[in-house]
Amino acid sequence: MKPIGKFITSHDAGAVLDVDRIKADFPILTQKVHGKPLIYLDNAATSQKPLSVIEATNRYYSADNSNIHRGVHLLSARATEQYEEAREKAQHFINAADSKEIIFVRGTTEAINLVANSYGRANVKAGDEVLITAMEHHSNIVPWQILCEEKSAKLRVAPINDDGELIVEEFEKLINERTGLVSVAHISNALGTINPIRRLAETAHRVGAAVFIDGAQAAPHTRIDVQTLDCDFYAFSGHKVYGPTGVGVLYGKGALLEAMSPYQGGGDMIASVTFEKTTYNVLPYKFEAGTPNIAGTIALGAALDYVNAIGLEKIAEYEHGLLEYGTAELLKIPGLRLIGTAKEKAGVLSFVLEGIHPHDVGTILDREGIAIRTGHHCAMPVMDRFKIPATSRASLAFYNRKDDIDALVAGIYKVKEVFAA
Ligand code: C6P
Repeated sequence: MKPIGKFITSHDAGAVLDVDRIKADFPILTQKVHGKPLIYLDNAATSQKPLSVIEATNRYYSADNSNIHRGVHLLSARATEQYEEAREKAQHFINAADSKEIIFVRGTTEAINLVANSYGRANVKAGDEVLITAMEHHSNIVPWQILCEEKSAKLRVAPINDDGELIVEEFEKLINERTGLVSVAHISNALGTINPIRRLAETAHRVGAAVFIDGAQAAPHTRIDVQTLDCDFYAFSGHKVYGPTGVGVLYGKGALLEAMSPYQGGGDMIASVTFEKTTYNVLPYKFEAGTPNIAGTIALGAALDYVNAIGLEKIAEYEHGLLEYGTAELLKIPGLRLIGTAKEKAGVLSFVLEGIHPHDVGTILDREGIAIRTGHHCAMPVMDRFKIPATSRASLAFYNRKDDIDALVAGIYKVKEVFAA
């Protein structure tokens, strides 16, 4: 365990991150809510945006707004250039081999639906199996359920243990010649569990199954290398990685994407159109029908620059220290049970308080200026697994500090006081 003082503030010699300076980049964090300083601990739902991201959006609309890939005029050329630069930034962010393997989508949800509809419909046949895990977000369940129903295929679910870890041996037993596709969260949003993606991908590839990784919760917190992970598809959302909402990334191996049919038809995804026949554009445009979220994509590029400037290794180390501190502090609270205690875990503190509904916890904490998420976190099967209706979830980012955890703990004591009365 790292010494706690190592990651507190910029004023500590040898601190992992200069959090005071970082925090100053996030204007939203300086406000008060209900008369109290905002303590934002709902980063798994969406993270806050640094000035550079806000300014990139502003700059685009103030100076460059134009449609891309269409106009010969200067504004269009500038917009196109910045949009394509963002693609290269995304490529490097996850170490994809080629920028044509980066498809801009609305977010992780759309990425999964794209692959289920295009790759899934063409490759999953009656009697095949799609394997997911018991810790998936609804976005990584429902599209596969729809596909399986349509194709008379079977959705299989690998179980998790009481710590919220995937039982890898059970996962491996479920892989067989009928497994057409495997889709797994890199990091669970409800539990924080980090899955051993490389090993899972290796097992799945032995039977020729394609591997989709839901990286929504991984991209902001850990270095991603899609070539080392050897996944076939990887997705993340811009808004969780300090970028805007309404934009995300789908990575796919070039050969697979080449072979796939378009997901949507429309402008920009075509090479030629007649009433008799349409031919499609090359990658990545084949999958980007219609005018995309241009400003959002450019601002996502700025967000990736911001994260890179801090460094994902530093972010992971800092957040790990904060998670350890938070875990130790929360466990001192009588009647509090952590849900999700995996050995390999990212900055999610999901908990239940004996006799108090999570919504009441969230409401009282809100009055204290503390923003957390309460509910099933779009992972109802996880709640079922732990036989609970909901949890309270505090989720961390690199701008959080030890004193945010202290405020959370004080807030929880306040909740307990209110309910003891
Ligand atoms: N989880 C949370 O509070 P979108 O909405 O498309 O950006 O991301 C969907 C999604 C997919 N997979 C995982 C693991 C996720 O955590 C999420 C989004 C948020 O946990 C909002 S429900």
